[in-house]
Amino acid sequence: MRFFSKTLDKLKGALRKTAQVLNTDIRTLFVPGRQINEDFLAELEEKFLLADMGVNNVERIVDAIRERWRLGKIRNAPEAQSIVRDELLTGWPDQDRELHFAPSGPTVLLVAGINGAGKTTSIAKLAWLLKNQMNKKVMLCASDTFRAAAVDQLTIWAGRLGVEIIKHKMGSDPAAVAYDACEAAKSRGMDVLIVDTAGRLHTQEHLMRELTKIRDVVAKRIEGAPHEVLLVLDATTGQNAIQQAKMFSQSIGITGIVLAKLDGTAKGGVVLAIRDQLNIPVKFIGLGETPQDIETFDPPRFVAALFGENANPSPA
Ligand SMILES: Nc1nc2c(ncn2[C@@H]2O[C@H](COP(=O)(O)OP(=O)(O)OP(=O)(O)O)[C@@H](O)[C@H]2O)c(=O)[nH]1
Ligand SMILES: [Mg+2]
Repeated sequence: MRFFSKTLDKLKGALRKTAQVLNTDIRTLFVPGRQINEDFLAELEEKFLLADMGVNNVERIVDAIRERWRLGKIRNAPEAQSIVRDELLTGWPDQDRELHFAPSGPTVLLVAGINGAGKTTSIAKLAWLLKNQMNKKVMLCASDTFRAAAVDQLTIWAGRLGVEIIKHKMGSDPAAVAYDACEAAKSRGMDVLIVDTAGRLHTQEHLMRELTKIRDVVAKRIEGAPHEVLLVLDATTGQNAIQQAKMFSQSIGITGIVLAKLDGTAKGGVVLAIRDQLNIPVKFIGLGETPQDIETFDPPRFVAALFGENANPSPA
């Protein structure tokens, strides 16, 4: 699976893009010559909170800087920056951030998230990545049968990307679509089946029950499935995303997060809040609306991007 990250790192301009789009404003704090004082610490705290890094993270980092400043160990902003960098680079649990594939037969990726989070777009991105960068045979499953345009939207992506799609009529049973998709994926020798799901039903309980039903159906049809349950979170919702992750995690179990809409949000720090509050790896980040706007999540690269630096890909 190392191949996967390497391939991604080669994507032209992708790194530059992360650095450009992470619009956190944090970089403006650490100008050379600026002295550390209470004003600086207050501004640091405010900007980190605005970036949605999470209160605990922010307190820990600001306390660490204040402590060393009081002891006379550091004096200026760039020295504070290196403490921030160390804090941000450590503490990433040794979780597997790569996709898990079935040893044989189709790999099933079940994709969940609240309405509008970016599920269908993220599925298009994953399909692009798997097909074009990893040479996989990809099939999509339109298990969001609730919303009128959902099946159409996925069908359009399948057409553009040149991948297969299994769908039923709007309003039909999402688990039945998943059942058919599993059978089709097996008989047509697919490598990966990606299941799109609804983000909203009549009630939240209803949604969770339905997701559970889809999960159970694929588990019966394909060994080890779903191999990943990916939760798509909208980065612009900041701390709210954490609550969503807890809810989905309790109901259906989540193996990885796709953090969508990181482009143009000042809330990129939410990834740090996810690190501290959830035991779920962020596997991918979404940086735009086209299928190519996806990257694997790499902490050093991300931290460099937060500071607006020209990140070098970490060695694979
Ligand atoms: N800028 C930006 N927009 C995104 C990204 N991902 C998704 N979007 C946009 O967010 C909107 C919602 O995306 P969808 O993929 O339809 O979201 P969904 O979760 O499938 O929504 P429902 O099917 O209604 O539950 C669309 O306008 C997408 O183009 C991203 O990474 N960056
Ligand atoms: Mg959708």
